[in-house]
Amino acid sequence: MTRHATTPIPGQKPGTSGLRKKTPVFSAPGYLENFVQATFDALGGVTGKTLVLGGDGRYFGDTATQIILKMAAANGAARVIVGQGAWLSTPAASHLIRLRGADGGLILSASHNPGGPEEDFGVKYNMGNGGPAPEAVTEAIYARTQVIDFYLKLEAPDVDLGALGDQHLGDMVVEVVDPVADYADLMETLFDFPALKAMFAGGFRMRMDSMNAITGPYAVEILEKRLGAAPGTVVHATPLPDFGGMHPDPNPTWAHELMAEMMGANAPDFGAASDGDGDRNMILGAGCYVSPSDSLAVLAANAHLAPGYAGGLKGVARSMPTSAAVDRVAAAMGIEAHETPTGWKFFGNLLDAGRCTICGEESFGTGSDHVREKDGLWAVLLWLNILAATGKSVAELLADHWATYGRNYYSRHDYDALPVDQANALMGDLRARLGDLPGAEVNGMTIRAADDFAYHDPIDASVSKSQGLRIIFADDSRIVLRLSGTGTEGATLRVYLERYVAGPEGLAEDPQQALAPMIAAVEALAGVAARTGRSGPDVIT
Ligand code: VG1
Ligand code: CO
Repeated sequence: MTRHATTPIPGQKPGTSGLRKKTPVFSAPGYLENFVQATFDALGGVTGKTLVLGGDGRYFGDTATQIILKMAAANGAARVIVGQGAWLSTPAASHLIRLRGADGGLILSASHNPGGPEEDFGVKYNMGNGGPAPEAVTEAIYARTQVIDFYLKLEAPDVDLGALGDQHLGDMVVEVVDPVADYADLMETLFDFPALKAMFAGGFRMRMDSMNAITGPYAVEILEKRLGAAPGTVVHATPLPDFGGMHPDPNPTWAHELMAEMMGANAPDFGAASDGDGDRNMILGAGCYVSPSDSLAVLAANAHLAPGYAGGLKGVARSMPTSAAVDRVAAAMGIEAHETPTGWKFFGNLLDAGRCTICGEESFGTGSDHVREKDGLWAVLLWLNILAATGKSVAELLADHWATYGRNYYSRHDYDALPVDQANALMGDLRARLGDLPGAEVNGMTIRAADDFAYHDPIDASVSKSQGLRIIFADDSRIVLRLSGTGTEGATLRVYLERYVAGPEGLAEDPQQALAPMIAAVEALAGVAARTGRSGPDVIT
């Protein structure tokens, strides 16, 4: 029997990046099946189509892979290309979709959320361009989950996901591929591997913390095997179903082992970490933390030093809460700078239309038009390429960048697991007052503009409303408040803070000090501490 009756399950609404739930929810009977069938249905079926499938190795990924393969076969798909062991990093999946001309792909990951039987799982659909499904598609999927009454799933033994090559599942071909090779080959086309090899051979020291997540095998292959970095350069290199208990979110709080090493005595020259599914990166130098917004700006300013970008950039794009540091680079270069809502799906149209080459988000995500996802190792390699080409340290590059463009002091304060009603009320009350704020003074600073960010896509004219509350001051300093769309517990409030200092004085302050006036303004305007009773943020990046 391949046709199984089912009933709609509430709450299957994809968020910023696919559907994410606690693993017990996702693995309950019918939950994954309903969502996958709704996805296939919303796409107009998958008959005769080729799909890519893989994930970050987290708990339930292998079981989910077998279920999805049987569903794809019952739905008439022609071929599914799967990473060996059901492994594919998000950028590698994006590349494979494009390389193989597949119709789309399913990525099994909850990204930077912890994994395990009691932690998080997720599923995301990517389109034929390799990028996350746009809102129109995720809305169609959600609509379908609300009326679904059956799903199709073949009765068949499990596929051997360890064996490379073609196997048959009914009439469908399951092609198991090396998850790393094609991606590593792509990196070789973009970066000066001989120069990087020479740098490592010359004693350059690096630490890459893969946080027991999916970048381990990719980083070992590229950094240690192809570039000759010392064995052991990559730590926590084996993807584990529960990430060995690590929270694979590459920020100073969760990648604290790496932070301690890079801030300590005899630190390596360069440090990096990535997240569960390999699309994020944190960049560090010896004694030096690079804020993601600054990383984006430095990469944009120097990308031409890497062979893949020697012809220059077509434009840049950043998510709205990301600092405007990259805008200053774009202005100096005379190229377009786009401002999109949070989430990589909004960059796809711009990349496809050739309107931007490099994109980034303040949440440790940077990438380019080589794929349609953010890409952690890509950012690491571009940084390495820039270090090799300039001979400068990370700290020198940052100082030079600020001296040239000024510094956008930046920080994000996260308040996790707030009661949903409380978070909604906080946002709702502030939203209701936005119209009265322009012209008002807070802590002696005048508010120039305040709005609820709406994005008008210049390519397909779609409009995405309510993407974050922005309060902009007379000197262009900003505070932004929005609720996370990737959490699985209560509500996460993100407060984004930015202040520009032109220099030459005042470029080397501690960001929390430099942003103190903005932090006070948030409290005065939104009463985060007063309303939540929290003494401070859970995570500061
Ligand atoms: C977060 C980040 C956002 C990122 C998204 C997916 O979303 O803020 O910039 O694109 O995660 O990243 P939110 O809605 O929680 O703020 V990942 O690495 O989870 O695919
Ligand atoms: Co991720």
